[in-house]
Amino acid sequence: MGDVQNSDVPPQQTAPTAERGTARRPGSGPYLDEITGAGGRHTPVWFMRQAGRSLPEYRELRAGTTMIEACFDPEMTCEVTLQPVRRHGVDAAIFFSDIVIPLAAAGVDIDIVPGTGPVVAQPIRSEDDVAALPELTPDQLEKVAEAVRLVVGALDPEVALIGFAGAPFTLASYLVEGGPSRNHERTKSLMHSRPDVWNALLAKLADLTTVFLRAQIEAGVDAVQLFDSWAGALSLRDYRSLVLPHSARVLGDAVVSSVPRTHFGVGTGELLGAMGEAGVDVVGVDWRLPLDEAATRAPGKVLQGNLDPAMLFADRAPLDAEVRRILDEASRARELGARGHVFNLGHGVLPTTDPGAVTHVVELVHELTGR
Ligand code: 1CP
Repeated sequence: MGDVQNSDVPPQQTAPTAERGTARRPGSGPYLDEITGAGGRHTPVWFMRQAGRSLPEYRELRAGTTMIEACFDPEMTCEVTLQPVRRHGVDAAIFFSDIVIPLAAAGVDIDIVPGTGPVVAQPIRSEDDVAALPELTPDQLEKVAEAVRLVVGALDPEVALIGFAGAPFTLASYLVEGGPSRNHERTKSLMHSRPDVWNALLAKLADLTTVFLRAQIEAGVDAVQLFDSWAGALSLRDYRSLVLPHSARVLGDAVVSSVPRTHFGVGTGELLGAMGEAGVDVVGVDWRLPLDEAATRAPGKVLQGNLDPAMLFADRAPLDAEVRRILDEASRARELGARGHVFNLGHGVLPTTDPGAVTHVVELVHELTGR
C-alpha cells in the first residue's frame, strides 16, 4: 500500500498544526505519549462505547432526544463526550457520534433504532443505487465540527480526544443489508457477484469517511480510530483484495495521516497483519487473541485491547486477575516488538455494565502500570 511509510513517521513531525483550527497543544498526556513512543506515566486506558447507555447521566440527558438528533446537537454531543472522562478518569475521550452520521449528514435516509442500531430505508444493492448515493460536503458537518471545538475547549489537556469513523466495509454492510446483520450475506454476495459495483460503492464510502475524519481533525481531535467492526466476517483473501485498499486510501489521506491512527475490528485475529498494513499506528485486538500473539501478527504496532466486555460483569477477583494477565501479555508483547499498549476492551462497553466496574479497571490499570 502506498501509505505504509506514513505509519512509520512520528505523527508530531507531520501534523499540519496550522490547518488544525483549534488545536490546543502539541500532543501530550498518557494516550498520545504511549502512541508516539514518548512513554507516559502509566499505560493509558479508555473504553470503546464509554460514552453512552451504561451511564445514568447519559440516559437522563438523552431522554426524549433521538440518537441522530443528539449527534447534531453540539452542546449535547460535547456533554456526552465529557461524561465518561469525569466519571472514570480515562486517558482519552471518544467523540460522541456514530459511524452512520456522515451518511445521515449527506442526506441518506437512515435511522438509528433504539435496541437495534442503524436501519436504512432504501438498501443499496445495484449500480444505480451506488450512483445515487450522495456525496458528503464539509458544510454538512458544521454541527459535528462545532461539537469537536466545544470538547477541545473543555477537555483537560492531558486527556486526548479521539475522533472516529466507520471503515468502508462496515458502512457498506449496513447500507447493503439495510441494517444490522449476522452473516452479511447480501454484502458478500454483492462483493463477489458484482466486484465493479462493490468497488464503486467502497470508493464512495471511502470519500465520505475521509470527509468525516478530516472535519474532526481540522476541528481539533488529537487522534482517530477507524472502526471496521464487522471485517472479522471476511477471509483474509477477500479482505486484502476487496476491502483493505479502500481503508488504506482513507488512512493515507494527507489530513487523516497527520494524526495517530487506530484500526479496529471484532474477531479480526486472522486479519491483524493486513489491518496493520492499512497505514496505522495502533491496531485493536479483541479478547480472542492474546496480546503477545498479536505482537507477532502485526509487527511494530501499538496494541489496543483486549479485555472481554463481559468480564466487567464478573466479581472483582477474577476481573482483577484478567486485567493483570492482559498487562503481563502486553509486557511480553513489548519484548516481541510491539511499540506500546493502550488498555481497552476487545469491543464496546455493554449497555447494562455497572459503571463502577469501569472506573475500577481504570484505577487498577493506572495503579499497576504507574512508572
Ligand atoms: O439510542 C442509543 O443510545 C443508541 C445506542 C448507540 C450509541 C450510544 C448507537 C447505535 N451508537 C452509539 C454511539 C457510538 N457508536 C459511538 C460513540 C460513543 C463511544 O464509543 O463511547 C461510537 C464510537 C459508535 C460506533 C459504532 N456504531 C460502531 C463501531 C463500534 C462498534 O461498537 O463496533 C458500530 C458498528 C455502530 C453501529 C451502531 N450504532 C448503534 C448501534 C447499537 C450499533 C451496532 C448495531 C449492530 O449490532 O449492528
